[in-house]
Amino acid sequence: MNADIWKYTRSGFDKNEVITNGNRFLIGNGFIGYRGTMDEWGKDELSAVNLAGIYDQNGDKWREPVNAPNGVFCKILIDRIPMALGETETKEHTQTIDFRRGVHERETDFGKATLKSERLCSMVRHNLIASRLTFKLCEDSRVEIITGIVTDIWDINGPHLFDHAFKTGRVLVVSSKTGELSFPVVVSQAAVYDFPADEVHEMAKTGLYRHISFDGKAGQEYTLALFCAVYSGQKGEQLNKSAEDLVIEAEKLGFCGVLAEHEAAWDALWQNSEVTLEGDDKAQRALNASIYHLHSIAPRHADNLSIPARGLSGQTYKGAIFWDTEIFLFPFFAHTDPALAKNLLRYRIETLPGALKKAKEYGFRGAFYAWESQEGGAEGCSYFNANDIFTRRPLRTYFRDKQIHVSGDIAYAMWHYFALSGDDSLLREGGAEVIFQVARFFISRTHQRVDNGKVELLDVVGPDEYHERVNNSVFTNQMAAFCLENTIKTADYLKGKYPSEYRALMDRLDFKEDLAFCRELLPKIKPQFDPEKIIEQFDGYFDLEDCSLRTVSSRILHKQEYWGSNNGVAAHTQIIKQADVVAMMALFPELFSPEAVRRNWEYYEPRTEHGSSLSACMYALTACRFGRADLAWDHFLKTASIDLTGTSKSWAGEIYIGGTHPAANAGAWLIAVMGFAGLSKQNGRIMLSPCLPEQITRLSFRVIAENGIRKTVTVTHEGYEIQ
Ligand code: IFM
Repeated sequence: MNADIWKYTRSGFDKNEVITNGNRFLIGNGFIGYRGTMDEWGKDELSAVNLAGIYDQNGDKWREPVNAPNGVFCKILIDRIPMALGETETKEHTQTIDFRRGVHERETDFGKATLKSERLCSMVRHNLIASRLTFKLCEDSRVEIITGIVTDIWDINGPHLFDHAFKTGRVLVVSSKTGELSFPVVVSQAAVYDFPADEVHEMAKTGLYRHISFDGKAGQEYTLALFCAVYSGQKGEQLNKSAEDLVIEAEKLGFCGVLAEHEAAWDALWQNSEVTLEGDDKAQRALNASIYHLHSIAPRHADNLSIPARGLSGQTYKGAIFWDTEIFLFPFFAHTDPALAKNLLRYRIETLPGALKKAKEYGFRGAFYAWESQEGGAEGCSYFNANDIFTRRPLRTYFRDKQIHVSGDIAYAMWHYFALSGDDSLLREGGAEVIFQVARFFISRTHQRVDNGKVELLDVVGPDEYHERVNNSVFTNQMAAFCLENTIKTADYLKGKYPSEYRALMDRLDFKEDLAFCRELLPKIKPQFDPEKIIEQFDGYFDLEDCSLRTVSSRILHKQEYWGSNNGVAAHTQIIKQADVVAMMALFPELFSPEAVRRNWEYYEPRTEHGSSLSACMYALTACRFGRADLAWDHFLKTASIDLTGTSKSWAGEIYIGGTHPAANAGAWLIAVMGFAGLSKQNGRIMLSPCLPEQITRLSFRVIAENGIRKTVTVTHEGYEIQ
């Protein structure tokens, strides 16, 4: 195979691919995500400038992140004929994403003219999008370029921006306000070209435009650079500069200057995070694509933001933060960029008030984190998350109310940050408080049986969302037990090392009695695993109809039908949506022998629909634990290429759930590093237990080892090296 491992290209135009290409070819820098759409496209093609950390609710529609006006829109007309893909006939067309440099490229031959554009969201200036368009005419023609800031944009539950104020001049500026809380969103645009032309400005209903026109010559190449700054007044943005200053600064650097510093920043990211898979170029490219997407959405500009479940690819899932971040994404950042991993967890510290409030609303104590967390930890998850495709009535789902494992997942990551890095600053800066409040929540959420004294968690939803309101989900109970245990460990650690800080925290939280509860409940709630038996996912799971995935699929009446909720086709069978018991085994490897993992894997895998992009990676990871790289391989390819193939589920009932898949992107890294290489850390030391697929001859990557030093790990079929 000789696929270019750093680039992905698609040729030709297929209108059915417009939405998935928007995801495939996404560029971003953690603050801005720009969908992979053409320069001349608009809201009908889902062009969008997705912003991190700013949300708005329009009426009683779902609250979602705000898309900014598009300041790199550009349409070229040659003798009044628009050079527009999908509208004008084309001879040739390619769209490319360059993973190494974070650059989107398109080349289109419209017959009358060829057009090339390069676009980037600067990895150095997080408010900046830059694009360069180069076009060549076939014959002398009148050229008109329409560019500017488009305010008529794609929203799922919008509109969100109002009161647009336009300012013309060398730099165009559109200042808007969000509807609910009047947050400012300011977009500016500078256009640089070195050919003589007339330029007039137009304030229209759909935005603020420049019309640049001139008589073009055949064979001559013309270049136009656009610089667009998006400013939303959030912490971490370049607050001392206006959107206008930002583009003027970029203009001075020129496109080449902006590109050069952007490439250098990307290069530095790859230095620490590249994973080399020799032997299969397509697999290598898919892994590069996965890591690329992680970097594109990592909020490096702020220390209090996290990563939404669909990254910055749109408003899907309300731009909310799920358990995906702590369980799937966190290990990648913890091993390659601990400062960023710490920031992601800081988001949970900052949003603790939201979690305390939610627990109270449900009649519990402590921290019940939002299933879909938005700013301030507000719960974005509605009571109805899917539609009955037949009656069109909303279906009541219980993710928001019952998926309590999310609190445990957060405390799990908080503890692991400390365990992996030895850095206790996060614990001291609020992490310990999160761990304590999560323990307090679980304490208040348990019931104790009168007859046998067993402590139970009733009426919950585990990772497998097709079975709602179950009792004693083994994943949830194990996560709760782990939290109680780590509350005790955290308390002991702080008490030993920082006694006065510890006392102050205990007093402030009035936590003494709860700590005693942790000790008392722990042995009673901790699931007991019989290594000879298959673990039952929840009480009564084995009594459900045990039929095949094929049987359940054959009962489907409509391809958009939702399988879960009260009466979905999977709800009363043993068919599960995603890894659940197996996910627990992946997260608590020390509790299970390879043989126990194999036994459970073989039981649950055929019963798993893999209806969530979070599923396959857990199966791949655990297959490596019992030495079956061959079983892991297909799940790896599926996970790593999820956003390249674009074939994953895009609908839950009638609700659009498409976009990029950060958890799977990180899952690909998890499989390669923690599965194929078998990386773990014991007392800060790197340990390896490789299980290399036959397709791979050499695997190599860098991770943080003892004392924060980066080491290079190389694994071959002959052995491994850590240098
Ligand atoms: O968090 C996941 C969940 O486990 C399955 N549905 C999609 C969510 C967001 O990725």
